[in-house]
Amino acid sequence: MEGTLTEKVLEDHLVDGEIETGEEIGITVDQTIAHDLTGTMAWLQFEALGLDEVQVEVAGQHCDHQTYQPDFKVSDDHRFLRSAAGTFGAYFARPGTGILHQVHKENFTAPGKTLIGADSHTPTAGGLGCLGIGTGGLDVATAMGGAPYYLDMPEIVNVRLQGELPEWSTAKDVILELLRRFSVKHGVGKVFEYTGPGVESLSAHERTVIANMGTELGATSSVFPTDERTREFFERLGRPEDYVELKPDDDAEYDDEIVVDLSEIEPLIACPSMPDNVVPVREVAGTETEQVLVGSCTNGAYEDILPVAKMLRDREVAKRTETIIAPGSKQAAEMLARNGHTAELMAAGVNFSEATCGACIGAGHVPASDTVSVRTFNRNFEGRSGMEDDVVYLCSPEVAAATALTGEITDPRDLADELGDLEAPGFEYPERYIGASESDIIMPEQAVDDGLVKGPNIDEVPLKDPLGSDLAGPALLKMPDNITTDHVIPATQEVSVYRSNVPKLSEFTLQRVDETFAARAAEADGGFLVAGENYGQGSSREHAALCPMYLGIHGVLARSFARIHKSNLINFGLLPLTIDEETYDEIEQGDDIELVDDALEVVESGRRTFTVRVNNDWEANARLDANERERDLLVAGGKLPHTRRAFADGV
Ligand code: MIC
Ligand code: SF4
Repeated sequence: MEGTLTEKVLEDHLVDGEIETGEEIGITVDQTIAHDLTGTMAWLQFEALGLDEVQVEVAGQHCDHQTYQPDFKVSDDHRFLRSAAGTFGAYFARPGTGILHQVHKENFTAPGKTLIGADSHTPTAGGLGCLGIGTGGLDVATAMGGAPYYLDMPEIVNVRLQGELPEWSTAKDVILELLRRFSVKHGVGKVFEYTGPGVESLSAHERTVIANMGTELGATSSVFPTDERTREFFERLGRPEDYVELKPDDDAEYDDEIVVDLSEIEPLIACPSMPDNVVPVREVAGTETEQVLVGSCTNGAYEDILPVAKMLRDREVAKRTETIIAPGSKQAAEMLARNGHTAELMAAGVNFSEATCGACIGAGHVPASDTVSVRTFNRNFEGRSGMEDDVVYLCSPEVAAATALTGEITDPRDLADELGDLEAPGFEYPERYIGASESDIIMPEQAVDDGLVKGPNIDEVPLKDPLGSDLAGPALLKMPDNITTDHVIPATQEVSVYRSNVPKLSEFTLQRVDETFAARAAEADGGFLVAGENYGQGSSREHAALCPMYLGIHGVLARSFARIHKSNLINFGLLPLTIDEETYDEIEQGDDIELVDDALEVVESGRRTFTVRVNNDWEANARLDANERERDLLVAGGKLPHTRRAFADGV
C-alpha cells in the first residue's frame, strides 16, 4: 500500500513500528481535546501520573456536555477543569462556548496534524485533513504528558465520491447512505479516506459532517484531502496560515474501495434505535412528531442551522411540535444572531438552547413518553434521550425543518411540491466568520486559578492490583449483540454528575440492562461479563471499563469488541476475551467461569488462548488479542500503574 493521505500523516508522526496493516504503530500527538465528562478523569490521571506540564502543541479542555448545573457537582467539575487546564497548560473553553468538535474546528483544527480526543467524534477534524482519533481519557492524559499514542495500523478504505448532491440532499445523507449500506460495526479497524471528483463539490464544512458520523460506522477515523475549498474555509476562519495542501499520491493503494454517486443520494433517516437503521425519508413519512431538535457536533454549525432558518422564514412550526435549536458553538449562535436568523427562527416558533451537547445525551429536552423525536444528531441508541422507550430518528437539518413545519416526518421535496414556494436552501457560509471571543477561551497563559481546585464530589482515581494468577467467578451478566457504552454507564444528567466520583458512579453500572447488576457484582468479589458482537460500541467513555474494574470484574467474554472500548478495557486491566458463537450460546448467566490456566503466565508468555472451564463441567477456548505492549499493561493492572512507572523512569 503506497501513499494514501492517512499513511502520509501517520508516517510524518511515526515513532514506533511500521506502517503495515494490523501492526501496532506509535505516533506523536500534536493536539488533544477532552470535555467535561471525560476531562475530569483525564486530569486526575495526569496528576496521578506525577506529570506537571502539558507537552503537546495544543491541549484543549471543553465544558459542553453538561452546561445545565442542577447543583454544585457539575459546577465543581467545571471549576476543577478550569484549574487543571490553567495549572498544567491547556486552553479552557468555558461552559457555554460550545461542543468541543465544533469549537475546536473553528479555532484550532489544522490539516496534517494528529489530534487525539477523549470523545468518539474526534474524527470530525478529518473533514479538514486533520487525523482525529477518539480514545479514552487515560490515553489523552498520557499523550498530554508527551507519550506516543499507539494504535493498530488500520485498513484504509477509499470512499470514492462521484457526481454532485441533488437539491435537498445533504452531507448528512451521504453518511446515512454509508450507514445504510454497511453497519455500525463495518468500520472497526478502518480509516475511511474520501477521494474522487465528488470531494470538491462538498464544502469543507460538509466534509466535517461526514467525518463526524464516520464514528457511527465504528471507524478509527475518516479523512478528506485538502484543496481550494479547505483553503477558503481557513481564510474565512481567519487562520489562513494553518492551511496546508494534502493529497494522496496518484498511485495510492487502498485496502478496499467504496463508490458513492452523490447524484443518487436522496433524503434519508435513521429509524429507532440504531444509527444504521436507515431508510429513505419517504418510507416513514407521515409519522407524527412531537419534538424536533437541530444541533449536536454533527449538525450544529451555522451552516447547518441557516437552511432551517431559510425554510422557516415567514412560516410557523406545527402546533404539536416543539422545535428546539441547540447551536454547536456560541460562535454559531452569535453569527445567527448578527445575521438576523435568530429572530426569524424565533418568530417561526422555534426555541433556542445554549450551545451544548445537552439533549444528545438526555441532559434536558427529554421527549414525552410514547412520542417521536426527530433530531439532526448522530446517535439514537435506546434510552439515550433520557427516556427508556424512546423513539428517536436522525436526519439532516432540511428534513428536520420540513418535519417541524408539518408536525410529521416529511421529505422536504414533497413539502416543496405541496407548498410551491419552498426553495431548497442550498449551502451557504456566513459572510463573515467570527472567532470565539477572547473571553470564551482562556489560554494557558491567562490561567485564573491558583493550583487545582477540587470540590467534595471529586474522588481519587481508583487503581487495580496487578494481574492475578487464578481468575474465577460467576458470569454476572449475559448480554446480546451491540451493547453500547450508554448501556454500561449512561451519559444522562443524573449519572454524569458522578464522572469524577467512581465509587458512586459504579452503582449505575449496567443498570439499564439489569438493575441488580451493580449490587450483585459488588458482592460477588470477582466475576465476568458475557456479551455478543461489537461489545462497547458508541462512545469513548472509559468509565464503562473503569466502573466494572472498580466492581471487581476480571474480564469480558464477548463475540467481538468495539475498538475504543477494547483499549479502555485493557487500559484498566480487564481481559477482553473473544469467544465463538457456540460458547456464547452455551454460557448462561450465573454459570461459574474459571480460567483454567495461570492467567498471569498466559498473558506474560504471549499465548493467545485461554481455556475456560464452565460450571466445572465443560471447557471452551477464549482468545486474547493483545500485543506485547497491551499485555504489559494487563500484567501491571492497567495503563495507569504501568505508565506511572514508565514516566518515573523517564521513559
Ligand atoms: C457521546 O456522544 O456518547 C459522548 C457523551 O460524547 C461520549 C463521551 C463520553 O461519554 O464521555 C463519546 O462519544 O465519546
Ligand atoms: Fe456531544 Fe452528542 Fe456529539 Fe457526543 S455525539 S460530542 S454528546 S453532541
